[in-house]
Amino acid sequence: MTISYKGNLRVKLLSLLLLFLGLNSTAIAQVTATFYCSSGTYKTGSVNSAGTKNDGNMTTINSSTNRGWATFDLSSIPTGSTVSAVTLKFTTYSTTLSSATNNVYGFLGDPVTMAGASLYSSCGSGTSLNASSWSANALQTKVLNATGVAFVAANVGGSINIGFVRGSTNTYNIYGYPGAPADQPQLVITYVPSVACSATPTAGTTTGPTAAVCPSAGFTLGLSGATAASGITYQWESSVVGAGVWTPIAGATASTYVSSTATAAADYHCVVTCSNTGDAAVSTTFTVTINPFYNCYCASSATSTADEEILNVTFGTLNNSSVCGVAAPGPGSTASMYSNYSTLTPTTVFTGSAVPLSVQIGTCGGNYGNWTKVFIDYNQDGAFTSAGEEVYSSATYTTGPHFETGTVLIPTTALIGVTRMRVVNVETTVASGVPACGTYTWGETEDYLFRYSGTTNLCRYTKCYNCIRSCFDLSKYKLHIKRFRFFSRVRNFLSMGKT
Ligand SMILES: [Ca+2]
Ligand SMILES: [Ca+2]
Repeated sequence: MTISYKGNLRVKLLSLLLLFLGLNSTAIAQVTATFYCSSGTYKTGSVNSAGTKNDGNMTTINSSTNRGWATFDLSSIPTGSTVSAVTLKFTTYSTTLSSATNNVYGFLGDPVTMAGASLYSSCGSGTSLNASSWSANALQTKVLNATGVAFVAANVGGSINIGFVRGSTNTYNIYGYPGAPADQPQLVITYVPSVACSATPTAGTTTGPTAAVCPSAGFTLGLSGATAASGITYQWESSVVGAGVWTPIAGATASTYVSSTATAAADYHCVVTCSNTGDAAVSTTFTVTINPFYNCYCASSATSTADEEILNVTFGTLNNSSVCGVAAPGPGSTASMYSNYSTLTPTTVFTGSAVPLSVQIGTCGGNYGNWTKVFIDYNQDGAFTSAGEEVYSSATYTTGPHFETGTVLIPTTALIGVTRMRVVNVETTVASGVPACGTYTWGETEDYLFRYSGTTNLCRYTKCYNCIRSCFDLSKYKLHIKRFRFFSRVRNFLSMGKT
């Protein structure tokens, strides 16, 4: 019985294995991999027309007589692999806008040993891979043309250089090594390897976002150092953080995994299988962490440091003053344009309470008509767009420094917990000129966090009977019960009086 059972089990397992191999033998073995400009002596840099090389420094591509380069090691791609697409990514730095057409070129050789004059020439000749304008202070994603794809395909298994050449009227600089990895030039190459796998593959290291991901934003996971060969299949899996209980992600069978949302922190890895042998390996575990919604709001900022400035915001126990030209402590702050005070300890505000509001408007320049609005994300959906979330708006515009004052009634439906308040003052004479998101020319945006508490202090007041359930906290139990009884008697007395 036992032997027979084992025999049947073997047959079943073999059938399953054959089914598994059969299904996966038709899977696409296409690989998408990111190649970073390798660090090291003269792997990236700039060179001027006189032939002077700047090792590792691409930020000096600031004139028409400077060109940059980045070297990419493509030795991990088997020679003869079919390359279908290549995208070049790099980051620019500039304070000057320009619509000039810039160019990237492909060339071979070792910049370490190339003479400066030859390197300068090569950066701007060779094979043109992409000609386009570049945005200021942004990640550039440039798809290589067919000639560029062919250039990369012809040189996989080796090393290539990309030359960066600015347009004639352009003043862009380009960040390269030794900047952060995100700023380093990158080549994203999609290809089908030419060599068939024949043994247990290397799954490699899982790569992903280096910072916490906002819930509405997506993220991409990839593999670094994984075996590149035909016959390789991929299955991404996820687990509750630290649990080690893995579940395959439906449809996640490419070498990269792209998720359009990020609702909860999770662990991820990829099962890499050589379908020719059935051997599999698992990549390292990568944990994707989630940025709380209250750190993920739309941007709001002035584009000029001049004129209107929010000098003080007083709201409940919050009393925060600021001055012209000094940046707030929170991420993204720019002096006199956007001030992020979300790093301050959130002030507690009670639902159902009426909170006095005061906003002091000053100026860092001239005096013009301006308008103030305050927004609070009551329903904690990471936006200020829901009904009632514009909690204050000026009655009309005011010219020059003044105080805006009012009272904000926190709805009892406001969700308990931390959420964001945004104060926006804009040089405008109309209410519609003060948006919760986006840029405007003069004025300032200030952001704060608040903690909405349901264990309300309304018990101090006559509405205690509405919140008696939340008043049953051990330390205040007796006091609240006495108050409840008192107000109940008053209410009963009034009710009796009416009958
Ligand atoms: Ca301010
Ligand atoms: Ca909202």
